[in-house]
Amino acid sequence: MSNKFGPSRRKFLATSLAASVAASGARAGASDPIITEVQPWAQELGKGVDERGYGLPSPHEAHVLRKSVPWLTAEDTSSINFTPLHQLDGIITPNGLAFERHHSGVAEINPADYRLMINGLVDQPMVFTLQDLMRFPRHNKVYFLECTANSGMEWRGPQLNGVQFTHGMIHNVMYTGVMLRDVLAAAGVKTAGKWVLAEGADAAGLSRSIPLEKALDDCMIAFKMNGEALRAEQGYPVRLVVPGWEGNMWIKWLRRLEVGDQPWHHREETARYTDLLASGNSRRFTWMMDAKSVITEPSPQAPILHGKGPTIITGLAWSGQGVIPRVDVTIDGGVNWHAARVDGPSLDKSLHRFYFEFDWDGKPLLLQSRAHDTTGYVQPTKDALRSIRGEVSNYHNNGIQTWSVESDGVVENVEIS
Ligand SMILES: Nc1nc2c(c(=O)[nH]1)N[C@H]1C(S)=C(S)[C@@H](COP(=O)(O)O)O[C@H]1N2
Ligand SMILES: [Mo]
Repeated sequence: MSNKFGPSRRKFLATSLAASVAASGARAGASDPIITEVQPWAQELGKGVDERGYGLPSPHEAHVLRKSVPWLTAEDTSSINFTPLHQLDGIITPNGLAFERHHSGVAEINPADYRLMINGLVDQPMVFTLQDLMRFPRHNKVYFLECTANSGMEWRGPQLNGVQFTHGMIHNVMYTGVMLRDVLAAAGVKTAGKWVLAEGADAAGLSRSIPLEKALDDCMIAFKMNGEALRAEQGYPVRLVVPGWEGNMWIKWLRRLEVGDQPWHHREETARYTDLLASGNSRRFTWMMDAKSVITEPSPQAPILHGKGPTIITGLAWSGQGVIPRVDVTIDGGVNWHAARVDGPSLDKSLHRFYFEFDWDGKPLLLQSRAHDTTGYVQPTKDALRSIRGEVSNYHNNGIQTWSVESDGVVENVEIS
């Protein structure tokens, strides 16, 4: 498992690829009406600054949408849609494209009616308005949120033909909020306090038990995402941020925090978010999201349209344990692994963007990526996961994803062993 290409070899490749990419453009002077004729958009004045008080994407991007898989759930109020990972780049998920998961639909809350109560093992039970919360010192952090069920359908084998559906239960935004520890300190946690119950104000009243240690470490009470107010779908006006841990703990429309001396037992925790093991026992508290990566392009929804020659592979890698120091990519199903180029910010518990540029000879490919995290943990194969957790599971599938590429550039979701 070595890097076939050392730094100098990689530098050479990058230079020669840049040259061939330049050569792939058309030669100037060819008669192209888009160059030689005045185009419609240059023939008259465009819209003025008062046309769009809130900007929207170009109409040419109207196909870039969150999508659901209707047969996955019985109701669309207790359901999920998926981030279109194959159409995004960089590490930030635009607010309108961040996947949604809710158990009883979206609660629409007037911020004037927002309250957060803190009770239980505290010196002084408290109630905060949104204005009260915003008077605590603010912090800004970029974190990924991944639903525990992300890639769950793929456990048994390739199911869904698109990275949006296999891996799109994830988003990565910059949160502005206050530290949960500062807000808890205002109520004064009693020494017997060991757990915090976080409860949502939606019809599901979704609640989760969080160990006090985590609550006092890096959890945030957030009211902004990517600089603007949270979207209603993401918990407006306030959600809990539980960095690196499974998405179901990130309570939206947060209305109550109760400090207790033991975890609460809830249907969702005990029935839905446990992982069955091969032995028949189940893993109960599996909060951490382990290192994972996926190639977002090429992928089934983003085939290679340009034929052979200079080709860009790109994808995402992340870990609940810290940053991603290294991502490997293979184009031949794991015979040779190459070090991918991680580009852009490398932030704690955030998505990382990687690229691998190569010259495609037009022959079929088997693409995979493999993330390493700061603990030395390496993303496992799906078979390695199955050997520990059995053939049937719905949660915590962080196994290596394979895409096959045919000579015509069509990409399929496959599995190789
Ligand atoms: N109040 C409330 N919080 C909730 C949920 C919910 O249904 N109600 N769903 C949870 C689950 S299972 C996930 S994966 C995340 C999804 O967050 P998102 O909708 O911003 O993607 O929110 C969590 N917080
Ligand atoms: Mo979830």
